[in-house]
Amino acid sequence: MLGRFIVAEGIEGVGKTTQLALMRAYLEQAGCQVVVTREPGGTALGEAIRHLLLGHRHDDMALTTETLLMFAARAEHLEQVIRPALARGDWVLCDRFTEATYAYQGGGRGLSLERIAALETWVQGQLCPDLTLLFDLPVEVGLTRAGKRGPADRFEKEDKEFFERVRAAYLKRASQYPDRYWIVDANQPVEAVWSEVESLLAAMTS
Ligand code: Z5A
Repeated sequence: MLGRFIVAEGIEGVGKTTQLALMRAYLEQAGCQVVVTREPGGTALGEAIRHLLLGHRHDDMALTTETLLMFAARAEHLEQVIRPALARGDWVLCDRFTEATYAYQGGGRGLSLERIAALETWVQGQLCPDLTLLFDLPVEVGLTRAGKRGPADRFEKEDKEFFERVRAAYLKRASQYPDRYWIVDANQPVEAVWSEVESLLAAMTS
């Protein structure tokens, strides 16, 4: 069976990483080759860019710089990891991708969506994820979960209104592109969230 490109998205603390680990185990059990990766990151250069983006050394980074760094990491990720994996027929499970740029730099920070779309076309060409799982929950719940983890990174230090804008941007994109998005209610215990995701994977692998 040919692999698919699935992306997990959502605001802070929605449980993407937890669900991606369960998805990997499910697919491997079904005999699929699976690559689990993340953005920004996924390559040595991408992880170095992640360090610049999430750390506090450049707290006053310009929005254009932030966006170009996201796409620079993405270009490397596509070239080194994602395209080769899909060409081999592997499944690619990615923790965030370009929808995060629309939600965070677009919705959260106010960058024009046309600019993001131009970069998307340049960097990705025709390549788009087969499915984006949007793990959705109220901002307070996500921030409480994420807050238990330790010092806040450059995004985590943003206020509640920022994450409300990010969430609204994700939901708007999901309603505009229903064939590419699947909204999962993330405000449930891990097992209940997994049960929704598992049904979806079962349908995709049958
Ligand atoms: N960013 C951007 O701005 N533009 C872009 O283009 C891209 C990214 C690609 C890094 O993301 C930052 O980069 C991100 C946006 C920006 N910043 N923010 N915000 P990241 O994905 O690496 O970081 P994150 O969003 O902070 O991930 P996260 O907080 O680690 O969340 P998660 O992966 O969704 O959740 P988790 O680690 O699975 O779970 C969080 C905690 O909740 C943990 O203690 C779990 O045990 C617990 N958990 C998980 N599921 C549940 C349920 N169902 N109930 C209760 N508790 C749960």
